[in-house]
Amino acid sequence: MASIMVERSGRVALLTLNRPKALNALNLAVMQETVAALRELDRDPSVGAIVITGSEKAFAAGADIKEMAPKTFADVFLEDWFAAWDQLAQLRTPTIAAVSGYALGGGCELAMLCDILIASDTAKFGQPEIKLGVIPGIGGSQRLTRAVGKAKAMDLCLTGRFMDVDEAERAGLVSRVVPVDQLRDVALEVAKTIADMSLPIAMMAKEAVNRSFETTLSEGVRFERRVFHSTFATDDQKEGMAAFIEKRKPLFSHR
Ligand code: CO8
Repeated sequence: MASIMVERSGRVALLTLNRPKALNALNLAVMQETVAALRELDRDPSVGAIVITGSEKAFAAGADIKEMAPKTFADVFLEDWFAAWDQLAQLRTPTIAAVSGYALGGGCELAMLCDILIASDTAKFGQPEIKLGVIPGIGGSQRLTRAVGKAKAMDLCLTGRFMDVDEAERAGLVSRVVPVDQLRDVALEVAKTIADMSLPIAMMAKEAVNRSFETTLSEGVRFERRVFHSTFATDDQKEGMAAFIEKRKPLFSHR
């Protein structure tokens, strides 16, 4: 059985982690299949947004502990364990994590690698690696801290406790909270809204927001202004503004 499933609906792609019995624990097969599938979708201009989801009980309960347990330092160092997940930070197509149930360890980190995090009212987030004698290894100590600040990031990483969805939303980790039975539909609807925008402009907006995590305010604002100027080189800027003036819906050509 494949570890993931990929479905398409118009310009939206849906990737579902598919190891429900192991609570979608992220083993090497899941990593390789997920990264390969996302890179392929990212190269396809007919895909305007990608939703990543799991099962109702678990988005993903972390890296696969049974696979990791026997590894030595030399194994994980030489194989540069989990470095491949970093490729998701390079995706240009907007991504949405639709999280229900457990998003722990690598699962929380995978959700945080996405641009938008939509959670069901049953979602639980945590970086419980410390309870296993390790620390986050797919960016959790960095992205969680940027998302929710030092106070909660330290609390979660040092105690291993889980954060429920209300706390996660208050802390700024989660974009929207929806009833669990509506999660998939809402995530796909948000994805469709984004996919109907101009793809190059959506990519520019994503790049500009992400730049804020990598640079100073004045450099970031300068970068944004230059990218803003370049939007005027696209057909979609002409179409978007013409449609507003003509009081009709824009039809973007993604050029
Ligand atoms: N890895 C492997 N198997 C898992 C994992 C996991 N992370 N999580 C759950 N499973 C398996 C269980 O072993 C169990 O399998 P089986 O039926 O064969 O016994 C099955 O999924 C169902 O799990 P439970 O019976 O435990 O379900 P519960 O509802 O009782 O509990 C929990 C759910 C609370 C989510 C519990 O399963 C749990 O605590 N899971 C582990 C969570 C965790 O610690 N995650 C962090 C993992 S480490 C990580 O992600 C990053 C490591 C970075 C290291 C860097 C190294 C380079």
